[in-house]
Amino acid sequence: MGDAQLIVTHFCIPEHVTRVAALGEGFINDTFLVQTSAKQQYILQRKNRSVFPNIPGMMDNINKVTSHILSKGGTTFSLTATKDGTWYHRDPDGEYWACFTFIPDTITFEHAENMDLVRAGGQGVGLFNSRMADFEGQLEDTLPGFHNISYRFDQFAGSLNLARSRSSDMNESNGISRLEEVSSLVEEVYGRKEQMEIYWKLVLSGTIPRRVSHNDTKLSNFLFDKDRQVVCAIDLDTVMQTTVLFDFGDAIRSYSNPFPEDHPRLEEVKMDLERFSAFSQGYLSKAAGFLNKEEKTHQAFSALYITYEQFLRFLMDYIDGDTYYRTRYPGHNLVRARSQLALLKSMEAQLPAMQQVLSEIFNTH
Ligand code: GN1
Ligand code: MG
Repeated sequence: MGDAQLIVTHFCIPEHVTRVAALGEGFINDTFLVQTSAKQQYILQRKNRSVFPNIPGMMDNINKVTSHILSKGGTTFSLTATKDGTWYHRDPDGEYWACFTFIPDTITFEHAENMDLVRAGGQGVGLFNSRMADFEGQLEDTLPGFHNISYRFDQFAGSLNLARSRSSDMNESNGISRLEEVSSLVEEVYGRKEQMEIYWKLVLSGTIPRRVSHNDTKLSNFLFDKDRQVVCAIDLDTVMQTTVLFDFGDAIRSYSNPFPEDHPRLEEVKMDLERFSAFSQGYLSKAAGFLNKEEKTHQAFSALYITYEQFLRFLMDYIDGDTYYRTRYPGHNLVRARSQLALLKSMEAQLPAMQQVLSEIFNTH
């Protein structure tokens, strides 16, 4: 904490800082709440250097996006510059720190407990996408390959090869290697490879247009007000120009499942069509105006694509020995992977119904 207290002095905070305290349990960054003698509070974050290879580019992207939203009269947090005039401070250990305003009277949710919240979340993601739809600048590709499934397949093959060459990765409890333990899941990955590559090629070829996208639209990455309406998107670390369909798909992964992404009782995990419908109604109330025909055609499948990608990433991290995601218990990544696969299967069974729901909403716009 001493660290954070010292770091905060490098930023242009006009108020008197009274307290710097750790906040939440992010998977990736370390976050602190900075309280001041005035009402204005700030968030200080140590960005994860091993996850984000280009933090200066990332901060530049965040500044471009928040500035664009503010220029259109929208609400968002804004970055606080350092006394050197940069958007990040680099400490003597080489760690990168960023600071931004905290929007008062806002809350976040880990879980969408009712349909009103699901619909409001849809409006929030749709609003973010539509606010950025006329952005004409260029964002840096700060996480090359982030939602590129061909890149993920290369990574996955690399992980399998490494695991094969390791002799010591026995799971202590049952004496078999992690790789043997997950062989049926590896088959589930490869059984869908071609289908997913076809979808990615639609993005690569420009059939599905590239637009500014958030790329991590789970519920907890949006601020809500006391009336449970979305105030703005937060965690803009992954803003890049991919497709807004990934934002829709990732949100469906998070909102349509009545349970958290690591729910262990697989028979309960599902894509709930009522939730899908509520989210889509909220989303399209803001986004239907700018989506083109191809985007509408391929919208439903985006949920399968992103859920599949998340299944692959959790499985890969388990095979790698849990090096990327923070885990809370041994085998957590495997539980997450299985849970995401169960969700994917539920989506696969309901894809025509999802398409039907979207067509009906398109017809009303
Ligand atoms: C990570 O940082 P956080 O928790 O918002 C991850 C996302 C995953 C998500 C799964 C940069 O997001 O891609 O979907 O975990 N972010 C990064 O919960 O890898
Ligand atoms: Mg994040």
